[in-house]
Amino acid sequence: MENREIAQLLAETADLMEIAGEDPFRIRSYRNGASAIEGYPERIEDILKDAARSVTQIPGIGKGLASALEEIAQRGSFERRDQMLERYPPTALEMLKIQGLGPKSIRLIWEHFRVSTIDGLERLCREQKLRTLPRMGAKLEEKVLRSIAQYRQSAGRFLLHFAESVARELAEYFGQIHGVEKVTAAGSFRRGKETVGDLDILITGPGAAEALDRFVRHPRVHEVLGKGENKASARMGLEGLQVDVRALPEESFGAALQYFTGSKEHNIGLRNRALKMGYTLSEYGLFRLEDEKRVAGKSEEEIYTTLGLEWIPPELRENQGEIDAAGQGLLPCLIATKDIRGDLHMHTTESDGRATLLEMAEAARDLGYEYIAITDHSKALAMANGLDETRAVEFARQVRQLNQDGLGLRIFSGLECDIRRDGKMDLEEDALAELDFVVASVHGYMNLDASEMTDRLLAAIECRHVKALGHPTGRLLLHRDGFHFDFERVAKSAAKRGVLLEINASPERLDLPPPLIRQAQSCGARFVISTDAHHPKHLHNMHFGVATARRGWLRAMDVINTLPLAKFEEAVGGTRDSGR
Ligand code: DGT
Ligand code: CA
Ligand code: CA
Ligand code: ZN
Repeated sequence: MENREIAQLLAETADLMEIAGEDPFRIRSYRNGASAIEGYPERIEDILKDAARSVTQIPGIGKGLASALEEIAQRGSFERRDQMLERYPPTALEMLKIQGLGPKSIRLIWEHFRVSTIDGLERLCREQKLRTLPRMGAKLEEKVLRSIAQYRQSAGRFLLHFAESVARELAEYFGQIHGVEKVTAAGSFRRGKETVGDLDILITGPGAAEALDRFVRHPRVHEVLGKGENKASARMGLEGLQVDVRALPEESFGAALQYFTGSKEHNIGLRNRALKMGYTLSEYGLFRLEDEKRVAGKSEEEIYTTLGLEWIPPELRENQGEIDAAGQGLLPCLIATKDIRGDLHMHTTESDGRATLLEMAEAARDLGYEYIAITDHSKALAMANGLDETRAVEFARQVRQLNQDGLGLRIFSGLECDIRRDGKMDLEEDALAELDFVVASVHGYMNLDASEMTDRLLAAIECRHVKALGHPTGRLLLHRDGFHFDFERVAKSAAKRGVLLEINASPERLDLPPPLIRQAQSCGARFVISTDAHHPKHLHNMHFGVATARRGWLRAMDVINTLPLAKFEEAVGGTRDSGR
C-alpha cells in the first residue's frame, strides 16, 4: 500500500471518530499521523518490513499508531477502523463533503433517521424532515440541497495533482518493462485541466503489449474494467481513479497523442479544418481524401504543420480560438515553469504554516528562486494564529534581518491580509505600510450577494498598500464554487490600480480559473503565480499554477514573478529597504 492510501485510512477513521464524538485528542493523533505519513519521503511499508527500524521514529507516529500501521500492512485495515465502520457505514464519510454538515449533524441524522447516504439526506431535505432536528432549519435544508447538487457534479473527478502522482507512479512502473519506449499521459491531464475524469496513458515499443498485461496485475489495481489487445482500463487504489492505457504503433503515435489529448471540441475543430483542406484526421493519422495516403501521424508537429498550423500547446486545446490563432501565427508564447523567479505567497509557523521562516526560505533558495515573500495570515484568522499589527511589524523585522544572513535570495516581508466584510483591511494602514508585499484575501463572509462582494473587493483594491488580490474567486475545487461578484469590474479596477491578480497554485484552489485569467488579461490586468505554501513541499506546486496560467493564454510578461529581482522591485514599487 502506498503512503497516500495508508494516510487516507487513518484520516477517514479520524473522520468517523469525529462523527462518533470521540476524544478530540485521539482524533487529532490520527490526523497528525495521516499528514506525517502522506508527506513522508520513504514508503511506510518498507520501514515496517525492515526489522532494524521502527515507524515510531517518524515524528507524529506513536506506539498506538505504529501498531495500527502494522495491522494495515498485514490486512489492509485496523481494529479501530473496523469498529467505526460497524457503527457508521463508509457512506457517512461522503456526507462530510456536503457543505453545512459537520460531524455532529451527521451523527444526529444517523441517530434519528438511520440515514447515512447522500441520497437519503437529499430525501430528508425534500421531505422537510431535516428541520425537525435541533438547530437545523429550512435554510439549512436549502443549503444542503445546493451543496448536494454541486457534489454530484464534481463526484468522480480528481484533482490534477492527484492524477499527477498516479501518472508518475505508472510511468515508473511501465518504464521498468523491457521494450517499453514512450510512456505519455494524454487527455485532460496533459491539457493541465484543474480536475480530471480519468487518466489516459499511451505506450509505444515492442514491450507495449506486455505493459497492458502488467497493468491489470498492478498491485493497486482493484477493478479491471476491460482488457483488449490494444487497450486496458482499470480503477486504481482506494480512490478509484480510472486509468485507460493504450498500446500504440510508433508510426501513428503523434496522431494518437493528438487524438487522445483532446479536448473533444478541439479535435472536432481540427477535423473540420482537415476536411476543408482535403484530408481526414483520425487517431491513426492524417490521410489525403483522394487516395487515402497517410501524409502525417508520427508526431503532433507533423500533423499541425500539414494543416497549416503552428503546433498548439495542449493547454490551449479547448476550441477557444486557438486553431484560428495558430493558422495566423498568433499563438501567445506561453509562460513556462522555468520562467518563474520567485514565490510571493507562503506561510510559516508564525501563523498556520508547518515550517519556520528559515526552513521556507532555504527550501525556496534550493529551488533556485531569486526572491520570495513571506505572507502569514492576519489576525481575523484567529484559528490560524493570524498576526495583529504588533506581531506583523515585529515579524517583518525578523524577515528583513534574515536578508543580512547571506541566504542567497531576497526575502520580502509580507502578509496575507484578510479583507473584512466591509472591504477594509484587517490591519491598520500604519502596519501595512511597514510591509513589502501585502496580499489581500477573502476568507470569511463568502456568501454575500454579488454587488456587496464586488464593492468589498473594489474597496480592498483601493487600499494603497495592497499589491495582490489572493485566490480571487475563493473556489475550492470539487468542493465549493467561487463567490459571486462582478469579475470584470474588479479586474479592470485591479488593472488600473496596478494590483496584481493572484493565480493561486495550490492544487485544491487553482484560482483564478483560466477563462477569468483570459478575461482579466484582456482588461489589462497583470498576474502573480504563487503557491500559498504551508510547508516546504508545497513550493513544488508552482507548475500547477503555471499550467493554469497557460490555460488562460498568459505569457511570461503577464506575470510579475518572472521578472529578475531588480525589475520586480521596480515593478511592485515602494518596497521597503531591506537593510542591506
Ligand atoms: P476527462 O477525462 O473527463 O477529464 O477529459 P478528457 O478530455 O481526458 O476525456 P476522455 O478521457 O474521455 O478522452 C480523452 C480524449 O480522447 C478526449 O479529450 C478526446 C478523445 N476522445 C475520446 N472519446 C472521444 C469521442 O467520442 N470523440 C472525440 N472526438 N474525441 C474523443
Ligand atoms: Ca481523461
Ligand atoms: Ca479516458
Ligand atoms: Zn488565503
